[in-house]
Amino acid sequence: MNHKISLIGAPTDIGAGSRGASMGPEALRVANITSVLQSHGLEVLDKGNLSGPSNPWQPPVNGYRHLPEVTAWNRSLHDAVYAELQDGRLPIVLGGDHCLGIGSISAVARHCRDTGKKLRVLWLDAHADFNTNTLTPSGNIHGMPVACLCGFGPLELIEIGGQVPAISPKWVRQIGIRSVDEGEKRFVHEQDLEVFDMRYIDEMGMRAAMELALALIDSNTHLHVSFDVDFLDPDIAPGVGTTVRGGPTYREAQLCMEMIADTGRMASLDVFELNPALDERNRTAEVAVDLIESLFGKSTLMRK
Ligand code: 6HN
Ligand code: MN
Ligand code: MN
Ligand code: MN
Repeated sequence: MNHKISLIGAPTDIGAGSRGASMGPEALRVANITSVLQSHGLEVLDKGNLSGPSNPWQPPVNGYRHLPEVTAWNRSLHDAVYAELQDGRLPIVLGGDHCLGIGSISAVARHCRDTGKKLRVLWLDAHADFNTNTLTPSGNIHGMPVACLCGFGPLELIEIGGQVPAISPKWVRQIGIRSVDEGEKRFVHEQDLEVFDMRYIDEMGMRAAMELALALIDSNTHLHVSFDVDFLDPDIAPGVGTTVRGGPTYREAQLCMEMIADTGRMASLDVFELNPALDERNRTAEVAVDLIESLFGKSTLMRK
């Protein structure tokens, strides 16, 4: 794995239904993300925070809330992530709400086109984030990034990475899903997304889910992890805007991260939806940093 890490803060809650994810980057820094990664021998460059429009807190227009502002943030994040990848570094985006997955992953997809890599996207989330402006119950664009990346969304969002669609649904594996809206459910089936939902994890276990989600990854694969902190059970991660009970336990989440680390192929990471305004003494940020540590190879014993 690449040992040169760049942290990119994207302090906005522009796509979310509650305020506060804009404080996520600082909370992760306060939870010592930099020194924890450095303790594993990684070179960490904190690029600071991007800036962008403030949250005007307006109702949806045409089924989209804050589309111009969401577009501005995602353009700027796309450029920042793409620059770090071109520089040979592994970007970690500190969000910010999950609408930012559009800018981040469209940059990763562009980098994969440049370098001839295959892209695999692991989407760790309670939600499928596969809504469109006609399917959405809320108009919140953080419920739409996977659809936008697959080419279903407004032109200004789907074209950010320079090619439409940015990715194919075939490249995505969703883990931990347990809240999908009615119309969204039909669309997930229609587009044939590969989903390891909580029912699957209950019946088969996290190990079987991850073995399948990581299958066929090879030395030419760029593995991108989009970690929505609401993936985790609210018992261990209360600091998110859209908690859904029945998520992975601490041990299940650790196993998930360790199995990703074992591939050695993770080349970019997003950490989204952490909401310090809803957290308890920063404990969700601390759990997130603990899990990120496992993504970079922390494990109990030496392994061969
Ligand atoms: N997230 N499906 C709901 C909606 O409003 O579209 C919730 C989306 C949550 C999005 O947590 O990233
Ligand atoms: Mn590269
Ligand atoms: Mn999400
Ligand atoms: Mn979510």
